[in-house]
Amino acid sequence: MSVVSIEREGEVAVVTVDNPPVNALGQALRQGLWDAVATLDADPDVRAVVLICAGRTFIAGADVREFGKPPVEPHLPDVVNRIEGAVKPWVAAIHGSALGGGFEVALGCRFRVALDGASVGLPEVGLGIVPGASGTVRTPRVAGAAAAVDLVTTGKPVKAAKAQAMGLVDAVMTGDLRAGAVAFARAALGAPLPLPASERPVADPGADFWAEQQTAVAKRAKGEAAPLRALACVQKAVQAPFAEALAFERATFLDLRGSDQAAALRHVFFAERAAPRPAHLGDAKLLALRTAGVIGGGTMGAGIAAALRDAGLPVVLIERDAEALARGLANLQAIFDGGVKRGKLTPEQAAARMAGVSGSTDYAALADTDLVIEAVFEEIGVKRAVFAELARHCRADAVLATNTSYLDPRAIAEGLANPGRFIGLHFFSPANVMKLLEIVPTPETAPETLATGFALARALGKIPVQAGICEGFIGNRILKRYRAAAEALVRQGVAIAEVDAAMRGFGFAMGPFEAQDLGGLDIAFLQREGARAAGQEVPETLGDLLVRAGRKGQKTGGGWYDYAPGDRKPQASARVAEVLAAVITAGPALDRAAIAERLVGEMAAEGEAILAEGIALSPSDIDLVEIHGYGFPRWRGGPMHYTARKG
Ligand code: 3H9
Repeated sequence: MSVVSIEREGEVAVVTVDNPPVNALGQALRQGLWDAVATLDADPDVRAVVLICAGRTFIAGADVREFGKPPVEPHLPDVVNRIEGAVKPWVAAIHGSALGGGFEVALGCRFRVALDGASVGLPEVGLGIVPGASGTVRTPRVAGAAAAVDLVTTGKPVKAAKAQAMGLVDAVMTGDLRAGAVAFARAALGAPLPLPASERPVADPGADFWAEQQTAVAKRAKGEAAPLRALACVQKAVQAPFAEALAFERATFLDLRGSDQAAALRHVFFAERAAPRPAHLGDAKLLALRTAGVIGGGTMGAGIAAALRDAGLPVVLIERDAEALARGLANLQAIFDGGVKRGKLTPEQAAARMAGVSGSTDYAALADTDLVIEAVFEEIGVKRAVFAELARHCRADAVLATNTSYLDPRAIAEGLANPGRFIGLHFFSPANVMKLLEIVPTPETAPETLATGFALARALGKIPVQAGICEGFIGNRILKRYRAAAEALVRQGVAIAEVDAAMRGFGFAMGPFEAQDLGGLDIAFLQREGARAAGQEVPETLGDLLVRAGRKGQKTGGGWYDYAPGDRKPQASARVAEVLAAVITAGPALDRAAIAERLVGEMAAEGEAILAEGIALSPSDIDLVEIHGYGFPRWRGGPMHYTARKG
């Protein structure tokens, strides 16, 4: 079947694109559009053309899978020019998303109409590239320089109503888009046509504007190249003739397309889309997920409950006594209040979120829940006691999940009747914000329980990654190696601040020591102490020395650094130098790039071990864990991609 078909409604032709799943602009579609222009220009009965798409969305962009390969004709900029140059005016009828190349095709059309709820945008920077088919050149001519800068440097799409206010679309409609667009086309024929986008004048906002944008975009972009290159394209578009700007944009696009950053971001793009539905789940049956219970209303439990409420699931929150329950409900209320403060929720939405939570100190309230997530203290006895209660009160087919970060889920589930319904679900704090969900089946976990864990992740908008059982699963195990490697550098004389600066330079928001000061050094310390008490051989770390010296991080006024009261700025600490003096020896000097290479190399090496042991199923799963749970810079692709690409 052809990806482009043509029908006629009197004098208006309707060109329908049907290239599932998202009508991406692969070669066949570009050719189909190219040919459609010729066919319709040659048809004397046609006076206008509506371009519409089948399926869930308008054209969602270039086909990203083609990016690793040499470009094949017809090239998209030529297709867009050809549509704009058609003798008959084209009207793009947008539903779903018109993104990237899809929006560029729409910009080639003389008019754009959109269904209420549709969105348009130029998300290319998210793939490490700039628009490559006139997005940076036509957008300022349609909506002005400032709007174009915003669209192309942030990559954020805008909804139809806003797009109309910005001048990006001409009309917003509800109901039958095809009928509405055909009527719009007919009406448009009764008036003089507007200039094609390429011929419209555009005002230069002046040197100050460009200087300000340069500073603002550079600050946001951190190490990413594409946003600044996109800004340069818009500036060129505003200051140079159309053809010259188009050539500049195309050259920038082709240059970035082959870059390390673009390869990394493409890798993450596909990994993220593959993660929610891994092939090995097969067609395992999904269990119903209509209601949920959460045990424990601390930071983690409240965050999980908030995530469940955000996904629309009614939640029963269980705590051990009335006081703890009141605290748990207050934690949850504080999360929703925060949402209102940040403009993410209306006060009505926050109230509705809270109304869907019922608190209880009696496990009997869970009698009819489909899924219960335990998020109590990381202590095996406490957790086991919870599951004994759950076994007594929950339906035999309810999924029972533990949110443990370090404990062995098999030990938690020991003695549980019907262990097939048990699974580990490791959320990351704050659980209603962080995207990562490590899914940890035990050998007994039934396939439908595992599949339901992934279904839950999809419902919560999380990135699920399956992890096998070992200490720390994927993420915390790599974190441990990363921290140990960072400490090893300090032992050989590298300054603590240099290690942190190196990792920030690499693209992390924080270095390993700053991050520990923020989170508290005592958590990992207590865990090591627990292991030691249980008879395990755990070598003393530098972190142990600091905690023993009373330095647990920002909360005690100092950890790896000193902090002035009320100030979060890390200051080098004479006391730390004193505490660590005996274990530091002078080693070879390392520059920041070498420090980052060393530490990322250690992460990847641990990743290799994790793969070899079958703890992670693929390198890209490890990359997703690091990016979505531990702040690894997305544009570096994750430690496994980064290291593999470097060879
Ligand atoms: C560009 O356009 C460059 C131009 O300026 C210049 C060119 C010269 N290509 O996300 P979903 C697949 S750059 C190939 O789950 P949703 C995806 O892998 C592009 N495949 O759907 C998945 O496959 P599978 C700029 C793509 O409904 C399936 O479609 N455009 C592409 O949740 C469903 O995807 C973008 O960056 C693609 N472009 O969301 C838009 N897009 O089923 C990227 C998707 O095998 N796309 N796939 O796993 C999106 O943002 C979302 O897909 C969209 C739908 C919002 C459209």
